[in-house]
Amino acid sequence: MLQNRLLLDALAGKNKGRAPVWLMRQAGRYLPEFRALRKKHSFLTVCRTPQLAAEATLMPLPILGVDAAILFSDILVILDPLKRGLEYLEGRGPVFEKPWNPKEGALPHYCVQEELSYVGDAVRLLKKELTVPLIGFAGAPFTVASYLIEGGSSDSLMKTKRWMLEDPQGFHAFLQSLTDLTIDYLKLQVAAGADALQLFDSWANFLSWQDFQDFSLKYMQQIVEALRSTGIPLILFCRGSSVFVEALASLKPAAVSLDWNGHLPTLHKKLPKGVGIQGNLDPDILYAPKERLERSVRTLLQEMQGAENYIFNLGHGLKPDMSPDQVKFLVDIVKTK
Ligand code: 1CP
Repeated sequence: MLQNRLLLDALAGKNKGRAPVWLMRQAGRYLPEFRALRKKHSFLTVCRTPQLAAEATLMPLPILGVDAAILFSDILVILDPLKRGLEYLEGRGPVFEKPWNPKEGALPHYCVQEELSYVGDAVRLLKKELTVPLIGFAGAPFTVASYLIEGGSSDSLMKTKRWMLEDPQGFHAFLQSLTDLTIDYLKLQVAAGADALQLFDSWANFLSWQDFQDFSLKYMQQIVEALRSTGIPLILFCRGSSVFVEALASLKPAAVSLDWNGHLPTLHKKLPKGVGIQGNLDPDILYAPKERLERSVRTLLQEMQGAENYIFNLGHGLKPDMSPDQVKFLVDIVKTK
């Protein structure tokens, strides 16, 4: 049963209490408890086994005392049914043994409800236990596409951008097929009980202004529109969001989640009515001494004071070598302000 509604109130633009706080990658390798779980099971086994996914989702809650849970999974799990040899390698991250070749065209449509039923099962298990809202998520089509085309992480996105620029029509057809699957995937999470959703466009910062509109925003718009009738609030995150914030807000999501480059109060003023704001502390501040960390958190909270649609978060995810003690210290400051 939901007892803590701070996140949902902020997403509705009517939070009169303190700012809610949750952290991207709050369930993950910085926690010794998670590393112990991963010693016993591969990353994909945790994602594919509802009991284990639920365990990993719940793990940070008593440790940190955050105001929301985010489903333990990954943005690439949606591609698991394609059977392209997805693996998560120590030190390298996600890898596809058989990357997608532009000659293959669009993705085949598969029944997400059937193939990814384990994700719905994890959400249902979690909803029985949680007293804070559960955030479901997906990767935005451009970002997910880039991993499948590159075969993993890339520091240039060269294969993806070459396809986009050499054959825009073919790339559009591919993005459309991925968008259709993403809509089904988010609807599955909503049907299972997710209280809020976040869409991650982590590599949008590789796109020019115009290409962002054409190859990223256009598909995010379809997703926002398709989910609107569910009434479940959706948060849009991208890297490069300090530049793209107005474009993101024009889609009228429940909130935009901003990276750490921009001045949050200034960006807040640019948002249309009804669009909330999440962010945007530089995650690396967690490496600083406690005094500096505390000062940064307090400054941000002070600047955002009175904003009924503000959600405290980082500008990107926690890193594996960050100290759980520092992370807890950060959360405590937000909660006791
Ligand atoms: O608490 C949580 O956030 C856990 C759930 C979660 C989420 C929301 C994970 C677990 N991954 C994600 C999203 C995700 N995955 C994004 C979007 C957010 C972001 O930009 O960080 C991206 C880009 C990925 C891709 C991915 N998966 C990476 C990044 C690689 C790169 O290119 O920089 C990595 C390292 C993974 C693996 C992964 N996903 C999640 C965890 C805990 C891990 C580590 C795997 C392990 O345990 O070995």
